[in-house]
Parts: sequence; C-alpha cells; structure tokens
Amino acid sequence: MILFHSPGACSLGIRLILEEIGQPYATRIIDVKTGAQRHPDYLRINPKGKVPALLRPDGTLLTEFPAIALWLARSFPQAGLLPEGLEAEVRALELIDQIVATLHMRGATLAMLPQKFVSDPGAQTELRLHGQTVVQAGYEALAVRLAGADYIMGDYSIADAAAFYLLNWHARIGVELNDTLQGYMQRMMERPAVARALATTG
Ligand SMILES: N[C@@H](CCC(=O)N[C@@H](CS)C(=O)NCC(=O)O)C(=O)O
Repeated sequence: MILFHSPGACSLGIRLILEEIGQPYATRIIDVKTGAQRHPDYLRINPKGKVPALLRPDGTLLTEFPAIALWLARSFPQAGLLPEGLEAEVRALELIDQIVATLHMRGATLAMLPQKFVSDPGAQTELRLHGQTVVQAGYEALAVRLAGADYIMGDYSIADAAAFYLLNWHARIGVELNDTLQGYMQRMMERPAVARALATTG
C-alpha cells in the first residue's frame, strides 16, 4: 500500500490506522503547503488533488478519509479497529463523518485558512471566528463522550484516528483543549502506533 500524505494534514489519521495495522506500506509526501497536490504528476494519480489517498495492493486508489478508514478496518480485522456488525460501522461513520465533513471542512478549514475563501481582512476575521465556534462545539461534544471512556467509542477504533488529527490542530485553529481532551491526547500519544506515525512524517 502507498499512502499519499502531507505532514500536518488530516492524512495523519490514516497513518495512525496503518501503523496500528502493522502491514508494510510506503508514504509519498504531497506537501499541500507547497501546492504539490495540484502538480500534474499527482493529479494523474488522484484527480481530486487532495490527501489522504491510498493506493491499494490491487492497484486501485481509494480517496476520502471515512472510506479509507473503513476499508482499512474491515480489510485488516485482526487489528481490532472496528467491532463487527452494522451498528458499530454506522456509529463509527457517524463520528468520522462529523469530524471530517463538519468539524474539519466547515470549522477547522475556515479557522485556519480563511484567506482561501475571502480576501477582505474583516471577512477573514469573521470566517475564522465562525470556524472556531464550530470546532469549539465539536470539541465539547467529544469531551462529553470521553468523560467516562478512554476512547471515542469506548475501545480504540478508527474514530480515534479522526479525532486525533482534529484535536492535534487545536493551536492552529485557536481553540484550547480542556482537561479531558488533554488527557485523551496524552493517552493517544502513548500508543506506540501514534508515536511512530508522529516520529516519521507526522
Ligand atoms: N473530504 C476529504 C478532505 C481531504 C482534505 O481536505 N485534505 C486536505 C489536507 S487536510 C487537502 O488535501 N488540502 C489540499 C487542498 O484542498 O488543496 C477527505 O475526507 O479525505
């Protein structure tokens, strides 16, 4: 498998999952800070021009965080990253989609990169504040889930890989982590797979 990844991007979550699985994989760096995702060489591989993207052993490319995470969990069940059954699957997707589609795309992106959407400095400030409000509400909801549990779904799962990348952006977003979320991040970073993912091309 080959993961197309940008340091510091949401593709870090997929690295966490790959490290938990422990199967061989390679990482190709597509640094979105330099615009590498729009280079023709990468667009030939992934016309969406986004990371993460995963080239699978059969030679096909899979994109979109929730789809990649689910495929990995179901393809390597021995890693125990998602309990069996439809209910566990939809609950995991419910959480991951909220993190990626709402908190990341409609919150963090606006807070971190308002200049991508508007040039007016006042409008940028408004967008940043709106994004921070969305993320703040999402962080509070995650903290409620984690008040009585070590991980988002109780046991460690692919939902934690998504939560980790979003919480890891807190300083860039400008939203603080409360004690519960700080404890969770500490717990996550003590997992050898998370430490390995961060140590290489986090
Ligand atoms: N819906 C996509 C979102 C992926 C995404 O937005 N990735 C960002 C990095 S965190 C990216 O590739 N940005 C480059 C760009 O938008 O040009 C997914 O679930 O994978």
